[in-house]
Parts: sequence; structure tokens; C-alpha cells
Amino acid sequence: MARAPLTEAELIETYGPHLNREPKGGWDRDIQIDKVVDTHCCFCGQQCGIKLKVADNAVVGFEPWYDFPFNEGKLCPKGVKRYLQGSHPDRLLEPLQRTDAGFEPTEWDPALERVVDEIHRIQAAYGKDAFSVISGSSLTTEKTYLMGKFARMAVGTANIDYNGRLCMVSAAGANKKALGMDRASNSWADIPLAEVVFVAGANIAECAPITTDYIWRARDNGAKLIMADPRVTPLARTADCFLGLRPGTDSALMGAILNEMISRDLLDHDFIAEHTIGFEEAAAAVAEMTPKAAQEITGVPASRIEQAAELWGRPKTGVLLHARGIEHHSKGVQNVLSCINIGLAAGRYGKPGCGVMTITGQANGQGGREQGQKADQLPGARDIGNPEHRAVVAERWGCSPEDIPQAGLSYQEQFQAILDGDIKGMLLICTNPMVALPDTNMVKAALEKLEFFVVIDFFLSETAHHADLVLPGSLHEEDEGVVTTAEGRCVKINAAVTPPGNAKRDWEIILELANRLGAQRYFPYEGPEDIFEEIRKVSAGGMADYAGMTWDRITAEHGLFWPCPTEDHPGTPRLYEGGKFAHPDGKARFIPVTYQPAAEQVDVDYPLLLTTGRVISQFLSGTQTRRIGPLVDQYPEPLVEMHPRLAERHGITTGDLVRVRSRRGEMTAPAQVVETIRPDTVFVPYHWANGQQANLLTNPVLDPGSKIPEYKVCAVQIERVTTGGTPQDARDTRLTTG
Ligand SMILES: Nc1nc2c(c(=O)[nH]1)N[C@H]1C(S)=C(S)[C@@H](COP(=O)(O)OP(=O)(O)OC[C@H]3O[C@@H](n4cnc5c(=O)[nH]c(N)nc54)[C@H](O)[C@@H]3O)O[C@H]1N2
Ligand SMILES: Nc1nc2c(c(=O)[nH]1)N[C@H]1C(S)=C(S)[C@@H](COP(=O)(O)OP(=O)(O)OC[C@H]3O[C@@H](n4cnc5c(=O)[nH]c(N)nc54)[C@H](O)[C@@H]3O)O[C@H]1N2
Ligand code: SF4
Ligand SMILES: [Mo]
Repeated sequence: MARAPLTEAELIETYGPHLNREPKGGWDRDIQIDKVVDTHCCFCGQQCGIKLKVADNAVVGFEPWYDFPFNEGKLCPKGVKRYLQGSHPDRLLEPLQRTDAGFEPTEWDPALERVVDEIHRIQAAYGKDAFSVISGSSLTTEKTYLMGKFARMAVGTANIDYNGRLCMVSAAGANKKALGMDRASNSWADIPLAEVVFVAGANIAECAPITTDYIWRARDNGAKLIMADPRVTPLARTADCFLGLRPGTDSALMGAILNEMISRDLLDHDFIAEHTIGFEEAAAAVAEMTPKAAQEITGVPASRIEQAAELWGRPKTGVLLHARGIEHHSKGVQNVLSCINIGLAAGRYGKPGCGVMTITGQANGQGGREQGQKADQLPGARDIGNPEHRAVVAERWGCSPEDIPQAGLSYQEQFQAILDGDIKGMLLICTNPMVALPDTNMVKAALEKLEFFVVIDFFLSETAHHADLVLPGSLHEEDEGVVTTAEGRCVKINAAVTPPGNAKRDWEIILELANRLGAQRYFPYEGPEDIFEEIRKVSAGGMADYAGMTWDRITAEHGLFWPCPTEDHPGTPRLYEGGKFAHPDGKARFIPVTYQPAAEQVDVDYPLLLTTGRVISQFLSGTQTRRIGPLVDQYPEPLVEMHPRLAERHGITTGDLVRVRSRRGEMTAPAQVVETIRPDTVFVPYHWANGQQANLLTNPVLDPGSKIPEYKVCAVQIERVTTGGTPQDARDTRLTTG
């Protein structure tokens, strides 16, 4: 593209004085490698196997792990460069406390005492739930279990939630409702067996790169490819049928496909009769949603929708993969249900080459919601409001059911509760709301209102900047435990190095706090394996049943798929075999879906749709990948992607600075004029901070069931802010308008 590269001065302004470009110790080829550790990548939910090379207690490189079956040695750019983060000079090495002069180092003992004192003070003054906990899904399952138990049994608050709330919960809610269980329906081994692959709202090549390989294998076997996205993403360029819909209209599109499948009789009548209930109601709900009607709503030509119905419905096998493009909506659960409906109608469950799978995003996005840190769940994916489920967990924890708080507020709701004065203190680990939550101005106001705020991280994230106390936790390679991949496969993360300086492993910090809060008896662990052994016992008999897994089995078998109820059980890569669903009667539910528009619609003031998402080289809120030089080089700053027709109307060419404004805020970034996006839509990736957060613009409205924010659609206006000038002028404008 014609955009001028950032100058050295601009890079420093954005990324600080240091971008890691080489491993600790430099590129010395004779460096003595002490060991090579089999583990998994720290970033996305694909959880590629990787071998980390360790020298002098530092990760200095990697080797492909060819034997790990999921990725067979393949890695994406982030996995290849991940080893550059640990030795970054910003790594936090001791606790920091805020003073009038900024942060200054402190000792662990007074720091931990202060956390305990503040929890006691706030709870005595305002009640137990006035202190809240927010956690993350990049943590191992052992830590996520610990966080749920810590919040409920040591702090005694109902208000614990996690950042999977911003990610996976619409899919989780829909799968549970329709199929009885919250997990991708199949291992990826079923993808190459499919005759048709339907990808809805997932930028596979950039966000689930290794999944691309599975789709190529299906293509090599002759599979057709359908893609639904407002942007022609890299994989979409190869599709047989591209559905370039208007953001926020997926359930109309899927409704019309179901309507057309019914008209053309592309239904698996036997499957519907034997294994499902509610087809008639679901069919009635889409009776008016003909391809012509859907064309009006989605902007996709009716003939294209008919083609998609034919391609999806006619073959005997097929998989549908979806991600945040359909899930990050105030109707996210409905959107997923509309996909499940076309999956059920075609009988695409429980057999080879079939499945409707959500693509988990975070490293432990799946495991992170199974074992008890989700506001509405207890370990084993049990419902916190269900008296029987509460009784089982209470009995195994050695407490009474009344000791376990009821469901608390979700992530975004907690921020509203701070503004409303109901939450006064917060402990936050492994998430960065100043970049990741919608409506950054609101997030900032909330963080500034807290009476006490403690963050556990290994870098001083944009959120940690607002903390009273920052505790240095552990990097991925400094700790061990299990995570569950997008496939539903539990894999083992192995420690390669020990935490540097005075940093501690996350679980050590939480255990110390639990002890100081007087809850020792609930936390009798020497290390993560003890926590895992407890998870096995507590999850037994629950939906996410880990009882039959051991760390040794997981390692020896290259991962195990839950449910795995006994030690001689092989695990369950493919769910619902023989059409046996997880509801008590064994049947899946068609849930009627009627299209409902997004919360914010375009109007004369805000005439364009904004959608947000990712680029391949950056990860989530960017705290980690914005410190890795070779990744920053690939995509140094957010770009406002727009169609040439839209750009022309505003006199914009690639590289011009563009101000994007919504009802909540504005941000400025260079334009990227591309033909691969709808002319009524602009796209901004969200990995950057300091006034370049896409979330300055987004709408904090939630799906009423899943409580996921509507990241994927809001109304904006755009304006060109420069007509040239020097790069420095452009830069100044950008930094002062954010
Ligand atoms: N490189 C990279 N990879 C990642 C991550 C990362 O930050 N960087 N994050 C990981 C995580 S946690 C997640 S959740 C996943 C996310 O993975 P994806 O969901 O695949 O990524 P997104 O870019 O959020 O959105 C996907 C697509 O949705 C499209 N879209 C936008 N609005 C709509 C709509 O209304 N309908 C439809 N059908 N599509 C729409 C966008 O154009 C985009 O191409 O990626 C994981 N992998
Ligand atoms: N506009 C817009 N916003 C979005 C999205 C979007 O598509 N558009 N996507 C949403 C999605 S799907 C997601 S998943 C969220 C994610 O966004 P966040 O919840 O902010 O997740 P991360 O960026 O991973 O933040 C993790 C923080 O924890 C730290 N960390 C990482 N691993 C560990 C660990 O093991 N221990 C400790 N102690 N700290 C750790 C990192 O340094 C970082 O500061 O963003 C959401 N926000
Ligand atoms: S695809 Fe995901 S897990 Fe694999 S190397 Fe890339 S970021 Fe890491
Ligand atoms: Mo995510």
C-alpha cells in the first residue's frame, strides 16, 4: 500500500523506546541451549504445539513440534515470534504501588497485606459484592478454577467474571440451549471429510491460521466453500459462494437459507424426526424470510442466497464454522442459533464430516469457561443457579451450598456497577479493558472511580496504569497446567523457565491472598497438579467432565477431549454420535429465530456501519504483540479499511488520516482503501491503545442472554483530517485527536 512507513520517532512514540527484535543474549549461534521444552503457543485457541529453546533461564527461540497432531509443526507469524516477549525490558519484576510521583517498587508482604486490608475495608463498608474479580482465558484451567474458587470462597463475592465474556459466550449460550452442551461439536479431523465448508463471520486465514490447512484438505477432496462476511477476507477470495452481508444481519441470512432449504426440500427428514424437536416452530419463524426478503436486509443478492442453500443443503456431509463475526452482537445468541438450525435441518451432527463448530478464540477460551470463573457457572460447566449443581460442588468443596454466592455481574455489567457506585474495589488478572471493552471513555471513567484497584500482569498494560497496586505475575512459559483448545482437546502447557526477579507465578499470588484472607482450608495445594486433581474430582459427573484425565495421560496421548469420565475412557473428539444430544431426552432443540436488527442503526448523522476485529500479526489488546518488533513491522498501526466508492465520496486515498466518530467517541488513523469491503461499512482492527482504540467508538450494548458486547456493529461518520502535510503533522493530528 502507498502508506509511508512510520519513522523511527513515530515508532518510539507509539511503542516506547524498545521493541524486542532479538532474543535475550542476541543472535549468537553458538549460544548454549540448555533444554528444548514441548509446549503450546501462548496466543490463540488453536494452541499449536511448539518446542521452546531455553538458554540461561530465558526462552531464546523455537523449533517446530512435528509430532503434535493438530498443527504438525506449522505455526503462524505470532507463534514464530512469541519467544521475543519474555526478555522485553518492560517485564514487571516487582510489585508496584502508586504514589503521587507515579509507580514505585514495593515488597510482596506489604503489597499483599494491602490487598487484604482493602478487601476487608470495602466489604465492611459496602457489602461483600462491592469487591469484584475479573479474570482471563489466557490462563491455564488450573488458574481459572482457582480464580472462581478464590472469588467465591476467599473473597466471598458474587461478582466474578472473565474476558471470555467478550469472546465466546454467545456460542456457549446457543450451543447449550440447542444441543445441551457448550463445546465445538467436533474435532477438526472432521473438516477434511466434509463435502461443503460454510464459514460465517470468521477471518480464518488471519485469526485461526492453522484451520486454513484443514479447509485446504477439504478443498483437495473436492469440498465447496461458502463464506459470509462483510469483507472479502483472504480465505473468502477462494470461496465458491461469497455472501457479503451487511454487519448485523446474519440471522436474516441464515433464516433465508433455512427457508430455501425447506422450499427445495433439502432437509434430512429422518434426522429431524428422530433426533430433534421444534422444527415446525423454527420453520414458521422463517416462513416470511424468503431470499428476496433477506436480500433487502442483508444486501446479499437473492440468487446468491439460493446458491448457498443449495451448496449447503444438497450434500450428505458438511461443516459450518463460525466465530466472532456472528457472535459479537446484541443478537449474538440468536445468530448462532440460526446457524445451528441449518445444521440440524441438514442432519449435520454426530457423524464423520459433519458439525457446526464455533472457533474458540483465546488460548484457553474453552477451558476458561468450564471450571468456574464464569459469573453464572461452577466447575464442570455446572449452573450456579441450579440447586442440585450447587449442592454437588459444595459437598466436594466441603462447604454448604449457602456459602457459595449466587450468579454475579458479567464483565461489562461490572463496569456499569462501578459507575453506579455498587462496586468499589476490583482485582483484575489477565485482561486489559482499557483496550478490549467497548466505549473506552466509559471504561476509563469507571477505573478512575474505583476506591481500590489491583492488577496482576507481567507488563504494565493500559489498564494497569490505572491501578493502585500492580503485582508481577507469570508469563505463559513460566508456569504449567492444562488448556482446552478450540477443538475441545485438553493439552498440557509445560514450564520452560522460572519467573525472573521478584515476579511470582499467578497461582502463588492467589494462594497467598486466599491464605491471608483466612480461607486456607479451601486451598490446600502445593502446586498446579494438586489443583488439577481437585478439578478432576469436582468436575466428575458434570458436563465438562475431566475425571478420567491425568496430566500424564494428556501428555502421552497428545491431548484428550472431554467429556472423559474414567481413566480408561478414550475421550470424546466427536460429540453427539448417533444423534444423541446432551439434553436429558437426548434430542436437539430447533429454537425459532426471527431476525432483529442491531441496536444502533445508521442515520443522517452517522451514516456508516463500523465493524471491528483483528489482523494476523497482532493479538487481542496488544499488550504482548505490540512489544514484538517483527510483528509490529507487519502492521504498525490501526488502519481504517474502506471501499474505493466510499473513499471517493469523501476525497480520501490510502494513507490519508481519517477521523472516525460515533456517538461515544472518536479516533483517527490512516485510511486503507480496498475493494474487499462493503461500501457502506468501515473496518478498524482493535489491538492498539493511546487514543487509537477502536473501542472508543463501539457500542456497549449487550446480548441479553450471553451479555456479550456488540463489537461488530455500530453507526459512525468519517472525515478526512489532512490533505497531505508532513508525516509529523499527520502524526500530531492523530495523537491529539484520539
Ligand atoms: N491474529 C490474531 N488471531 C487471533 C486473535 C487476535 O487477536 N489476532 N484473537 C483470538 C481470539 S480471542 C478470537 S475471539 C478470534 C477471533 O477470530 P475471528 O472471529 O475470525 O476474528 P474477527 O476479526 O474478530 O472477526 C471475524 C470476521 O467477522 C467479520 N464480521 C464483522 N461483522 C460481521 C457480521 O455482522 N457478520 C458476519 N458474518 N461477519 C462479520 C469481520 O469482517 C471479520 O472478517 O481470533 C483468535 N485469533
Ligand atoms: N472492538 C473490539 N473489541 C474487542 C474485540 C473485537 O473484536 N473488537 N474482541 C474481544 C475479544 S474476542 C477478546 S477475547 C478480548 C480480549 O482482550 P483482553 O481481555 O484485554 O485480553 P488480552 O489482550 O489477552 O489481555 C490480557 C492481559 O493479560 C496479560 N496476560 C496474558 N497472559 C497472562 C497470564 O498468563 N498471566 C497474567 N497474570 N497476565 C496475563 C497480558 O499482558 C494483557 O495485559 O477483546 C475483546 N475486545
Ligand atoms: S495459530 Fe494461534 S496458536 Fe498457532 S501459532 Fe498462531 S497464534 Fe499461536
Ligand atoms: Mo476472543
